[in-house]
Amino acid sequence: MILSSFSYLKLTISGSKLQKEQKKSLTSFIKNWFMKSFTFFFLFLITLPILAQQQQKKTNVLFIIADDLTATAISSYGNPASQTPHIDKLASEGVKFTRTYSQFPVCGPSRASMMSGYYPHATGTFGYVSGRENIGPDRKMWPQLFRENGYYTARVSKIFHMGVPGDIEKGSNGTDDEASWTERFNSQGPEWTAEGESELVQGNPFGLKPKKGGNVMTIVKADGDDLVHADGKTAAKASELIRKHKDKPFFLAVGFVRPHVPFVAPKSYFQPYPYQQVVLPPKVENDWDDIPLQGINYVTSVNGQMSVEQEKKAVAAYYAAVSYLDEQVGKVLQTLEEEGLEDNTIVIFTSDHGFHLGEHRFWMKVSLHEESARVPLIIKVPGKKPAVCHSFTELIDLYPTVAQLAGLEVSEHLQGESLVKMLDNPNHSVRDIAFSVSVYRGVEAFLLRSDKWAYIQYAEDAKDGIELYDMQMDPHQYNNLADFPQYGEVVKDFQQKLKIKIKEVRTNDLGLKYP
Ligand SMILES: [Ca+2]
Repeated sequence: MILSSFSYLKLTISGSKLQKEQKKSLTSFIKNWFMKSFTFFFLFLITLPILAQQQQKKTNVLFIIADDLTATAISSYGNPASQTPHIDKLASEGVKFTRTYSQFPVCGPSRASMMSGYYPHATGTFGYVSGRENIGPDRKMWPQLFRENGYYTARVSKIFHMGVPGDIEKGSNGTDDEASWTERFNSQGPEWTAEGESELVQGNPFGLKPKKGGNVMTIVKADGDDLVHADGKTAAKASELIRKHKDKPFFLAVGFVRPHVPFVAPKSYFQPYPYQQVVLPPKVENDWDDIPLQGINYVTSVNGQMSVEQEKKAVAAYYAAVSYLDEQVGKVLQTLEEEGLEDNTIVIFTSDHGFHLGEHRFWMKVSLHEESARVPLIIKVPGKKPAVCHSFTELIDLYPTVAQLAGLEVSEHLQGESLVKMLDNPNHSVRDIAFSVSVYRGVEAFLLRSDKWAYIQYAEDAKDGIELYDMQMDPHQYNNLADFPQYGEVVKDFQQKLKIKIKEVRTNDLGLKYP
């Protein structure tokens, strides 16, 4: 019994010792576990925002494109008559490119080239199509690359070709590329049928004809507010999408249709531009005498039977349409700012091609002269300093540039050049010459634009004529030097350069037998 109690005691003693030791080891285990867990938890806590930030750091893309907007109608591009405060603000915050050229100064082929990354002569895309037909199902359009890399991609209104005003009146897709978009939205608008004070200033010599639709200069000083028209709706939808998708990476393409004809805007936008005060480009005597027939644009003051008053009204209405567009651009950029996305979003602003506003008595596009072929281009990248870049750039460069900025790999066959180095150093250059083409009355035209020269050739064998302008001495292109013997060598040199360029463009992975 004693023994047993001793034993019990001993057992108890040793049991308590054991318990103590167990307790000690348990305490140290808990301590250890707690310390480890705490360290882990602490590390987790401090890493969390970094991880979240990294997730969030995937850069968004806001691509804004106007339709038929010439650089000469933007205040910050040197036109004191026009009022474009929102585009000007963006230009002051980003890199403003002063010598960017459209690949084809007509909506359809310009956009097909820009979105696919191939020149028109590589794909044979010269019409009102998306360009998908000619690159096949396996090559990726610019937004499609982002879509396939985890981005939400959306189109609001006209990015690939849409007929203006036709497709806008109907609210239809135009010749879109469906594979590019997660979602797409059209902005229907009344266009030339909008209520208000209207006037047709082309093909209306006696002023007796009413307004009409189609590709003509109809002006409407419209009743109602911004939201009556397609571009107002586009800005509202774009703002809605920015708010809705701000937490995940997005590629938002916002396509405005002004200042494309018809020149329709709420009437308040016309107030700053009384047509009587418009100063038209000088009418130089015999201006057309040294321009080959192919170089006389398809719409002129002559075939449009436009009086000086109608010319002034057309310019004033174009500026009003530009100011309306500018206001809509401002709304989208303001949403980006309000949502705190400015530090995480690349913003691009451009146009598909330029527009003649009476220079040489030419109107509209197609022409390869400066006002029609050159476009505005602003690229604002978070963290990069504002700058002005005078190096030659082309719309085809946007695809590889923006993909590189977002860290996405592009096909080695893309024909544009990345402009990323220029965003850090505006003196950097990726090409000495910009290249653009056009087709009019079945004849192809080619532009080579160098620092000193603008060389325009009609037909691949030049049978329909050549224009050569000294852009330093004659920036408005009044004196065609091509036929002067002393410029024979310059012409010969450009002919050779053009041959090489066309061959280079046609040498690609598409396997097209063109022409
Ligand atoms: Ca256009």
